[in-house]
Amino acid sequence: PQAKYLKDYQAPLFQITHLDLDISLAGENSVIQATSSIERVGEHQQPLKLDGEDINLKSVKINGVESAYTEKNGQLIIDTEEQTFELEIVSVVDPESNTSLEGLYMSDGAYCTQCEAEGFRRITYFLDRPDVLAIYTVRIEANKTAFPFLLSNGNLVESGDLEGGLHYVKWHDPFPKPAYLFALVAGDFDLLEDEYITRSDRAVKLQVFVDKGNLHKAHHAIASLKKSMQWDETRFNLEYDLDIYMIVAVDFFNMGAMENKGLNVFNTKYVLADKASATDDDYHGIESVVGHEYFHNWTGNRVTCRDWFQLSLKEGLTVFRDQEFSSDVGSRAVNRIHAIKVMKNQQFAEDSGPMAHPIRPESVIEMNNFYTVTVYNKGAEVIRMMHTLLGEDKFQAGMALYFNRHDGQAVTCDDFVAAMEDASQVDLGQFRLWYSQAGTPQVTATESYDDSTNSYCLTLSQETPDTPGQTDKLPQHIPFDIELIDSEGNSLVNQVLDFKQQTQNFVFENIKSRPVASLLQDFSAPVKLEFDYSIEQLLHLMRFANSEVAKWEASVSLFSQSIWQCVDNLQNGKAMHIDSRLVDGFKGVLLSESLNEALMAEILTLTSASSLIEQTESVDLDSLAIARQFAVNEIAQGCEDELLAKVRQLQSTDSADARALKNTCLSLLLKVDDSYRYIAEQQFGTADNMTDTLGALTALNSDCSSERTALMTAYESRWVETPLAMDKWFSLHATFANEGCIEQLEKLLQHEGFSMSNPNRVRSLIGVFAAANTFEFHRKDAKGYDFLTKAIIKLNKVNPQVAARIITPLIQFKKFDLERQALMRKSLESILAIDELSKDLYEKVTKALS
Ligand code: BAL
Ligand code: ZN
Repeated sequence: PQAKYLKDYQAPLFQITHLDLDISLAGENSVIQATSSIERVGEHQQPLKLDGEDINLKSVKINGVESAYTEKNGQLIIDTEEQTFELEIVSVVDPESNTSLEGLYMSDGAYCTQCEAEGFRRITYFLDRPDVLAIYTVRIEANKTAFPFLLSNGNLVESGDLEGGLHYVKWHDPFPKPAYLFALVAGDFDLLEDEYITRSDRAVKLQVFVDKGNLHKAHHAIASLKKSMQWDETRFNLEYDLDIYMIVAVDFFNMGAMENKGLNVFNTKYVLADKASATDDDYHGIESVVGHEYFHNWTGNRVTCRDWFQLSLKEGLTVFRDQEFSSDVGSRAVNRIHAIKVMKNQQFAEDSGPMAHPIRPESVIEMNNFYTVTVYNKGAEVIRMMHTLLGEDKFQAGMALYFNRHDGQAVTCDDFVAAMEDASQVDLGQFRLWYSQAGTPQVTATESYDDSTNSYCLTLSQETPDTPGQTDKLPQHIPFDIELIDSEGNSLVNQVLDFKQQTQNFVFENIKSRPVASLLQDFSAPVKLEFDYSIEQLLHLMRFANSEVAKWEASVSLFSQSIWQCVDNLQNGKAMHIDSRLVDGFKGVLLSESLNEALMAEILTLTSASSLIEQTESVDLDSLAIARQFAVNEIAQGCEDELLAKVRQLQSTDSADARALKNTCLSLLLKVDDSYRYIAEQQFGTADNMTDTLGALTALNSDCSSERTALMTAYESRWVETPLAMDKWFSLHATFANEGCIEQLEKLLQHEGFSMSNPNRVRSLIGVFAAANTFEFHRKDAKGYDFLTKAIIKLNKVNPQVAARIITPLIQFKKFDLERQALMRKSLESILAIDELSKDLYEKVTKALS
């Protein structure tokens, strides 16, 4: 497989201005007639080259006359001298056997599509690139009984019955769009309808289509949609533009959801919810993903990407927008903590591994491999930094200018930054390096205080490590947010420093006594910070920092420091020890009357193993496992009374925040003594919501007990017919960090509710195991690696995109000991050796092994 490079970008030689699709859905013989209005761009004699994959081509006509063509290497080449012409292509596709879930495929008996990034070429030959924008008219024909709903983008213009039990519907989308935003759905669904009146008083019809019997689970999604529409008007001055907005939930879906114009296709996970079967986190996830896809209507659809290297133009920006939405309608601090965790656990790992890439990648073999935490989440952090540097008003002026200049166009990340710069007059010259440099900058901070001059000096230095293909990085423009706090807890300084040089001093005068510094507050830049905090300083920050996120950060540092101290002790043959001040710090959190419950829950969710690993260059995993367990148990034991009191106090709470705290406390409490298991049993028995049901099971999931076995069986019987609820059960098995876990997972591959062709099931069972069950996955006997490897080899044929997604923990092996590295490499080599290895896996495996 060949890489494509950003530097080789060339504007299209032809434009397609209109596309009429006439689609006859008939199982394996579904016929696609595509009629394109094509214009040659500029003076040239090049042939027309269209993209296509797995298409059974029947005929090609130019201006109504059969045309010669060649099909070669996934391209249809047509030699024509016409300047402007109509091209008609008839082809046949087989959605029934399409398990890749790209292009046109079937999910539980319904036809649906996924075209981003390059799926449209599996439907018909086309200029399948985002800088070709056409106006689509789509006629769909199918059996009326089996497929009463026939949906596509835009507005419905015509429908009617046909002979032989068939019917048809015609849709017209007035907004020119790239092929990746095309969608089609045909099926029989339950439909929930509503209406939204925009601020300019236009009525928009809202429709959510779900599998039969699930109508009662669609209310939260439609409410979230209305909330999103309202928020985008208020905060971003953006209004919806069509008369109808449709969401269809399908269970077979590679991504979370897809922002196709006017017809979003969603993974059921981000639509279906009721109290009994969905957790508070699920509800939050639905609100945020519904928002995300809706916000794409402007950031992605009205203004789209010139080429796929610019993916972060729409994704980083839209993640930023959905994060702001969640923060405006919910807790800003908790949302920020969740975003920071994704960065520190996952993005830092990607940035230091073989797939490290800038948020605007420079070379790509398989585009599906670049829907990454770097492009999305680091991309959002880059937008957030611009927001910090410009402030809300100038940032919004930049957004307005961006839409003014580029509505209806396919543009680049540079175009976005230029709009921000021009509207604000803030120099973003050096800042642009965030788009081109991969790797996480390492910032080292040192401080000095001079009591004779009352001055405090903070020295910051930065270094961005080499990443594959990139060395000798330049210093970046880092907005560095700090607070200086005096010994009484008063805030002396609260500001964002412009840190632009390799090493820079920041001096603060008139500081009457040595302050405690809260550094990189709210994770104001996606960097790793090294600063030698004492326990007293961290406890001071936990008490007095202005920012709730800074309080949480301090607790993370406190816990992490003690873990690394324990690891050090173990390695040097000394006894492990947890400082009593640390236990008191956590006790203080539980007793606090000012902290909100969701924040308490975040602080008491002690840092995961994978996040701890990200703090180091190389890890002694066996010592880490022992040290982390020891530290968690010590904290739990030290806080036993307070934990028990919280669990009791919040037993029958109705608030999501309180439930989060209660369940976090319950998990810790069960580490203190087995005799507390009865509380989890009682909670499971009386729970009227999935958060508490799962909270009880999670608390019991840390070891093997008869209580756990009984409740897991009860859960299975109750939910066996509900796939999304079974996913939670699979994930509980996948995170069971004890002997026998893998043997159990092997058996579950045969479970009636499991299917290798359904991405949600695969992610719940196999993906979660590899990503979240750190110590079982990295077993020294290689059973964890073998389990994942076998699954990936099977998935290579079934669904390459999902296979390449769940391989991630296996390619990030550099931090582990040589023995484990060798085992992981061996697994990768066995994958590389298989026949017909997909491009997706080839790219990741070869990069890892190089
Ligand atoms: N565009 C792919 C799905 C999403 O990011 O919304
Ligand atoms: Zn998106």
